[in-house]
Amino acid sequence: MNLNLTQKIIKKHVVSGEMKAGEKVSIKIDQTLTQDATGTMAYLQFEALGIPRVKTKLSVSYIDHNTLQTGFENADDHLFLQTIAAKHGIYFSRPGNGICHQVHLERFGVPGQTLLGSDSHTPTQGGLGMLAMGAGGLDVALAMGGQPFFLNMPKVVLVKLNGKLRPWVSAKDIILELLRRLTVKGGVGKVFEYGGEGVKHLSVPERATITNMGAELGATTSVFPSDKITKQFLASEKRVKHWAAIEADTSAEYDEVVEIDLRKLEPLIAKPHLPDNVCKVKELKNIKVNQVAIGSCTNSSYKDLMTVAKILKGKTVHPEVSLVISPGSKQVFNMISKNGAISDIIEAGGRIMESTCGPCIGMGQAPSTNAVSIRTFNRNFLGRSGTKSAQSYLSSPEVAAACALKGKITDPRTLGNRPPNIKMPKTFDINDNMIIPPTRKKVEVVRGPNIKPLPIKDKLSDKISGKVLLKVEDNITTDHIMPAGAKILPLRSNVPAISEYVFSVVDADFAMRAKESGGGFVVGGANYGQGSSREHAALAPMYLGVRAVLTKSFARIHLANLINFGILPVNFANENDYSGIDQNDELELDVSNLSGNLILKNITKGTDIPIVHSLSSRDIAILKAGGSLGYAKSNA
Ligand code: MIC
Ligand code: SF4
Repeated sequence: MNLNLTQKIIKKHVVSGEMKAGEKVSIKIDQTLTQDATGTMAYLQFEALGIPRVKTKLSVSYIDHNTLQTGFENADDHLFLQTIAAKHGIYFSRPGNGICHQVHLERFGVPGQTLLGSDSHTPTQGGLGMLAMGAGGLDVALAMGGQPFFLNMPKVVLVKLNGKLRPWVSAKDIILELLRRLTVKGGVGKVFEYGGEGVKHLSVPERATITNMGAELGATTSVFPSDKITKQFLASEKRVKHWAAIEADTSAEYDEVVEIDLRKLEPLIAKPHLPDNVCKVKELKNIKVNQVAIGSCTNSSYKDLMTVAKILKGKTVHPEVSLVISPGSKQVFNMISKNGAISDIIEAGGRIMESTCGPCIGMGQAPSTNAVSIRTFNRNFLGRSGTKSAQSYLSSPEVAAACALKGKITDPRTLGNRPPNIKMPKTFDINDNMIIPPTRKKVEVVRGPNIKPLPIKDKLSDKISGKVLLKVEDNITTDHIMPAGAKILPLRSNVPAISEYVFSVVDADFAMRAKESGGGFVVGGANYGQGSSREHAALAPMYLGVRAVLTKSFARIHLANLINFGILPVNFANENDYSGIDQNDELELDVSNLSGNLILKNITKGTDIPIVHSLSSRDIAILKAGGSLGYAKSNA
């Protein structure tokens, strides 16, 4: 049989189910990763499973999101994570070592293996030929406990890259072009597999920029073949022993094919407030820029920052622009420090931050009121920067550097004919002294007052009733449901406290109303819950008493998180019925037989609304048990 790359990796890992698009399959997970903002919950859940040591080939816990430490909370969480990692056989990447996805690419990713991460940009490792997926913390905890990961067998899309990028056009423009064509919903239920001769011109970190932002398409994941370039990258990380060639069979079949002629691409930019709102940079004339932020797991590799340093060298950042740079990892930071590039950036007026997510998740460097912020990041959702009135754009490092110098949105091709030519070092600077391996010694787990116990949900009753607490539109992100930023992120291990902020960017009174009404329903449009994997977007509404979410459709990770925390996710059988429900309507739903026909009663309007769902019998059993933890424990 001729298999594509995705099918090959899944076939090697499949535990149950048939490899037919749309069917439930479960696969064995080789590696897991967590980051601190989702990790505290993931490890509390792992602990609750009562398994002494992880059963994966490798599990890594990173600290990269919450590092501002404006109070004791972040530091408490770090200590908890460090000690619990040591106790259960998990590698611990200390704060300062870098962003999980960049460090994992450098030090841990293995072509052909599977990776499950409690972060939606886990597919970054697809740049190395891994099948890497984002999930909620609970699914990652279960994978650490040796349980398979359940997913709908995705459709596989071949993205055929033809030709070679022209000067000043970069990998970021390839993924922005896909977002322009396919939108933030275009990848739901699909894996994007890259092929064609264009692949040969892209280094592993460039491939990783593309697979990273495949998350914005809503894709299950994205993957590149593991070839000579992959081998060379692993060799430069002194990890060539982990290399294996993996590619699709020559006559492999695909569900869809998309072709991109790289020679025709131009510098692109995503306008506020969605990553698919893409146009050519040259179309935006005379837009004044106030902030430029370079970094994040999308664009903070050695090549990215060297490119920026070369563009800035000997020049000065525009007097009205604040330029902030966060290198992706200690390795990158160290190398650009030693070769003087960091000094070129500082001399030009750049503000250097530590190797973390930083401004990407609103941890500091919030832009000024109404500011235009150009970011090399992957998400420009409303309010995510920390300033609700700010206008965030997403671009390549080349475009961002040009904007920083000119003070307005600038096509980098206007900087001259010759883009910086970056020579890649034969070997990277390797020093893993900020990665602490697990120990066999006895470890006491440290729990500061910020670590609150896990809230537990009751079993699903036969009838769900209550008010519509909120009605929202299409493409609601988990940043809308459970915002992040410097004020809220430190509360990730304290569910009662963080719950006060549920939907706060949309409706400041939501939490209060939910509590006063004793819980109820949320009604949404299409692609509800896209974006971040944060399970707090299910866990905190569950804590507030949300019992069911009724939408036109869900994004993959959020749907799984709702099931994991015992919130019933259902859809309108007819999308037109969306307009027949309003906030405050009283609803009632008999769920005693979830496998039968479901009719939602709108008591206020006196109407009956047919309801459907995509729940498997296992999902139904999980919901009945009040969520995955209860289900896993009762099955253990
Ligand atoms: C994000 O980019 O939104 C985050 C912060 O990395 C999230 C995880 C989180 O909310 O902790 C993600 O992408 O999953
Ligand atoms: Fe961190 Fe931003 Fe990447 Fe999320 S998208 S992991 S916040 S750098």
